[in-house]
Amino acid sequence: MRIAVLGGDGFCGWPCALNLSAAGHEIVIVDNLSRRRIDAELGAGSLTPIAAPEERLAAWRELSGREIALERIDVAREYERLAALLREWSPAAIVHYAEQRAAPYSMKSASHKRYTVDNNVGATHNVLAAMVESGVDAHLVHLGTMGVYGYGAHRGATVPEGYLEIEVPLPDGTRFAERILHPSDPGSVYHMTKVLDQHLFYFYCKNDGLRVTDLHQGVVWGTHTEHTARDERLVNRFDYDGDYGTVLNRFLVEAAVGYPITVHGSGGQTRAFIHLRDSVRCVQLALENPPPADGKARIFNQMTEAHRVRELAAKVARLTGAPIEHVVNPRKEAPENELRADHRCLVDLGLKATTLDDGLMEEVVAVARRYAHRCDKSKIPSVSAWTRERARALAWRRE
Ligand code: NAD
Ligand code: USQ
Repeated sequence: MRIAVLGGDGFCGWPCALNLSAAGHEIVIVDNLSRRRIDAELGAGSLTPIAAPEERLAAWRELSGREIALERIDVAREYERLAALLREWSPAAIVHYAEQRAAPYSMKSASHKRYTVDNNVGATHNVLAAMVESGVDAHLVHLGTMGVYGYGAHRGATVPEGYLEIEVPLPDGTRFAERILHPSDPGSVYHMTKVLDQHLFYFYCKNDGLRVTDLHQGVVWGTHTEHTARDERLVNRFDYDGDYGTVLNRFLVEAAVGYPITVHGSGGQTRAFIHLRDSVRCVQLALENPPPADGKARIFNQMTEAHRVRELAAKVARLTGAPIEHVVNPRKEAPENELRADHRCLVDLGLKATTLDDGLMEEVVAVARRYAHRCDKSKIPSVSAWTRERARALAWRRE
């Protein structure tokens, strides 16, 4: 089928585009390369040397015999170009990764907050409006986040896949059953944009009968998939800096380059995780099993396991011998939380989970060691503070 992969130059989007192309689908990547520009803004970069988009695509053509097209469109700001692409190319599905995805980046300053909201909400709304205006009957698969549910307020309850069954009391004392979007509790401006996205999907499914799957994804770890590992020119990006590096990948890089493992605060934070290979597979499963146009967005929790940060640190330390350092947490977040979440839907569709114990942490450490000479250790500390009080605590610690 014809699939547009919005944000297909990024960490999740690139391996997804390759996977779908290898599976025989016709792919166009739509990306404004903003992530590569943010690397320049931050003076940081991928640990792995990522090739220019055209070089990546030429390498894929040479190795697979398959063509992937590239359209440089800003999905948030170039509505007419996006709508024209949908009209002319008429995709059967759209995978939407095209958002600013780092919570620390979204909290750096007022301008980073405004950019993240304008970019993410603008992009999602433009896609939905363009689908309606062009009349294209595409299934939209969006990458959301487990963070929409928040962390710490569930009191041991199992987080359902998107919707909560509730009973609403009526004045006469009777009750009616209702299925509502699970209450949201975002922990950063970035996570808040994913909450706003959810409401855009809610409205457009109800009003226009669009078919949307919103994948509430946990923290993605790993770097290679079978396709990105085929050739140096296909290598995937690997973020480790204090803004874009995510926790487990950071710990593995830190251990590989001889930097203490940076646990924020007590490390009692529990988060959901998924390996990149499973992430790519989940998107394929969602695409191959589209939902009916029943007026509601379909929501899956895209995760395979939950772990506490300090336990991850201990696991990496055991594997590598690296020391652990508890640093001031720049974020405002619950210092300890439990997380139990239902994630059966994708398993029922055929997902076979890859877990931390499957030996893949060693693979990531090996990749990190191979490119350790590219690591700029001055970019490792996470210095984006959520509040003035957190900023003062960080400054005090540095003095
Ligand atoms: P990424 O930053 O590596 O990739 C995002 C891509 O989208 C980049 O190539 C960027 O240039 C592009 N983009 C951003 N704004 C755009 C715009 N306005 N127009 C066109 N292109 C635009 O991020 P990622 O890690 O690949 O994440 C992809 C998606 O998955 C994000 O929406 C993110 O919220 C979600 N997600 C990621 C993780 C994770 O751990 N990486 C976990 C859960 C959810
Ligand atoms: N943390 C550390 N040490 C570090 C980095 C992070 O202890 O060096 C802690 C953080 O304080 C936090 C947890 O690890 O408690 C997770 O942080 P993270 O940066 O790995 O993940 P997060 O900011 O939540 O964002 C990432 C992706 C985002 C995605 C989200 C999924 O960048 O796109 O939406 O994971 S989720 O966490 O489920 O919301």
